[in-house]
Amino acid sequence: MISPVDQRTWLVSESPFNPFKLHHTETIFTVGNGFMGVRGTFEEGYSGDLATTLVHGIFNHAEGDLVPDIVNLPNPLPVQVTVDGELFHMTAGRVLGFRRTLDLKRALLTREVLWRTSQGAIVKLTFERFASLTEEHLLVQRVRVRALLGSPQIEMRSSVDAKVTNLGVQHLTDLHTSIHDSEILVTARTNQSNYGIAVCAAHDLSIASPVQSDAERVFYTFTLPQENEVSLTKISAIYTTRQGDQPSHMAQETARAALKKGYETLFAAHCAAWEQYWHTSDVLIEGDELAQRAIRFTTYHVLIAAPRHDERVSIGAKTLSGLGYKGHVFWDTELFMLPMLTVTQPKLARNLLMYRYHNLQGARNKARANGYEGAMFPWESTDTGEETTPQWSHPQPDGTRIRIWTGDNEQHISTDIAYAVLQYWRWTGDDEFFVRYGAEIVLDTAVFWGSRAEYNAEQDRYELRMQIGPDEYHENVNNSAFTNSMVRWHLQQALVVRNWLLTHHREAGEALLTRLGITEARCAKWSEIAQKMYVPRDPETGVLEQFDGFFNLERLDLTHWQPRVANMDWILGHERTQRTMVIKQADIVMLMALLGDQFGSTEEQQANWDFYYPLVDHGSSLSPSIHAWVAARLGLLEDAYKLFMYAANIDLEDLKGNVRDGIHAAACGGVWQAVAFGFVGLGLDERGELQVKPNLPPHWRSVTLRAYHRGQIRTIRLTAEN
Ligand code: IFM
Repeated sequence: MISPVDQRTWLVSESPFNPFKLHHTETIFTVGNGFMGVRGTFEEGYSGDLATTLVHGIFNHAEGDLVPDIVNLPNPLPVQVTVDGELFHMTAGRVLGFRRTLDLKRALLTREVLWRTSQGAIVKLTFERFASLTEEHLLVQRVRVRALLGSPQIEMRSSVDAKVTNLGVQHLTDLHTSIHDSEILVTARTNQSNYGIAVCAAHDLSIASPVQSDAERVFYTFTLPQENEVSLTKISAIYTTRQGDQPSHMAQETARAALKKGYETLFAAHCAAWEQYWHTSDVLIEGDELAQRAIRFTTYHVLIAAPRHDERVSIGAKTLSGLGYKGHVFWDTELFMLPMLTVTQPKLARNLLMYRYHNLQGARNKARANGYEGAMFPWESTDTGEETTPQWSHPQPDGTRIRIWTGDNEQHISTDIAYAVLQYWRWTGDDEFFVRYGAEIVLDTAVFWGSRAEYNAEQDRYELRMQIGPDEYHENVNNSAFTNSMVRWHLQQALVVRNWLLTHHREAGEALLTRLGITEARCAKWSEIAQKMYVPRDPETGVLEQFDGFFNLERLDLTHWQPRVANMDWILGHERTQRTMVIKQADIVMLMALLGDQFGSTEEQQANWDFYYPLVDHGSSLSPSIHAWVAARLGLLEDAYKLFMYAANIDLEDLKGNVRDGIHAAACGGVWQAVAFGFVGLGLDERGELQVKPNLPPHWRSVTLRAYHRGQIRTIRLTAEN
């Protein structure tokens, strides 16, 4: 028996239907399984809806567009129901009741509608869908119609909509629809990258009624006696040439086999797989239903986006839930989403790190193109591993375009990836991964920094000029304290890794060091750079200067700029913002989060928090969760809780007004970190042993979470008394 609290905290519901939130709810009700993501668009279709079906790794660079886009695939959802000749639509007839529910535990989206036709018949329609976690090519739908009043004539039509674009940009060509009995097959090709795509939808109606079809649809027509229910199962299989040469064949075979198994069997297997996910990834919070539901929601969205069986793809900043950032992969994956997976689903974390390993060539190409050595990872990347950050913005209202510098100068991503590799290795003890793949990432990015650091002979120190730290409001700055500190840390770690390899895996280690050109001389240089790396800092207070000259910028009192939703750079303008101390997101605070006590003494941490916290705009959704984590560690529980709840509700409540573009995946991963690393204080000590330093919000009765540590699953349960 499920308790009411349990019920509520596993369910995200919408009731009544709100047409003005169509795009927001499409995003939050996305279903997925690590292969595909399908937005919560309604089966019958609405004007202006953003039906989007995405799979990892299918990108295309359309003519005239600046950079490649993740491709919106043919939409498998459409099912239209006609009752006594009247097409079911929530803007026609009369909606007597509506409830849409995402069941997070079972990853099932259900919509129930009581609908009266203009002629007076009343039916109950139930729409269910899930992206199978056990058979990742399958989207499974069921549409049930029950006659409540009258015995209407029903028609159920189903199609796969091939006329899809990415907000008007056409990526597909050679579109072809064919129908055999109750099976619809749509095939297409991306017009530049030449990926083949196939979607095959197979159908089964619960009553004996002959299937009919036209060029694009299959349909069933029958009379439904009062109090009777009919159910149409639609199973769509999606394949691309990333899986094999014959996607049509694979899609047909898979859809047919699945139809034979039937909805209930597929659903039971799907639920069992989700139970395993939740067994390790669920965080149980007693005493705070809102927080409990929110963290399940954010965890769900990271889990549905994480590739299970493919190590050549990664998660974009908006997951597979929307077209924002064109599906591109940023540091969001390694520093925000990945830690939760490293600790609770290490196999998924490994897949994501392997994406970076397989794309080392792209990073090496970028380093060479910029005159450096080693591997310099792209700020934004797609299927090829090449840099895909656009250089210019879309035209502003006045027609001008803004130069985007992140692809050139937001170089800290190379260190962020190395950090994630080392974190994975420390938590898992996966030496096999590290020796074969991880070490190469850490070392070749260190080679890059060794060639990138600039020696200032006058000051006898190393510097990094023209950087963008996490705070993107200030571009092309010199000596970003975040970047310089992380590079220093990275080079120190690289030296440790080299020694570890030579001690524990001499043969493989020597081969790798030779291949990467890591000589004694290079190591001596790394050591010198690490020692002499300049990090701007006020010696009296211990406060780091975010970059050279930051302390001289204009200080605005952001408390006067409330209530406000718009970002400060939008209000002040790009140029003006750069002249102020207003910062977009956690920057020095991000450094505090990543380095923990290595950042400095408790007094220094507090001084840095006191200085930077009032300056942050949270203009990026990446910011609040990191602040929550650090605030919790510093024992600032009121701020920590406020920031945590803000991060946890960014998508559920559309707090930034842009959820239509997709889930803020980094915020989702950050929420887990705020709880695990912040409130629970979970971490590893110097010897790599688990440690817990709790700082729970006072009203939380308990928190329970699970963590894999060196292959063993551990349960951490804290109660208010701890
Ligand atoms: O990676 C982030 C960046 O830190 C802030 N702007 C948005 C990017 C994608 O989420």
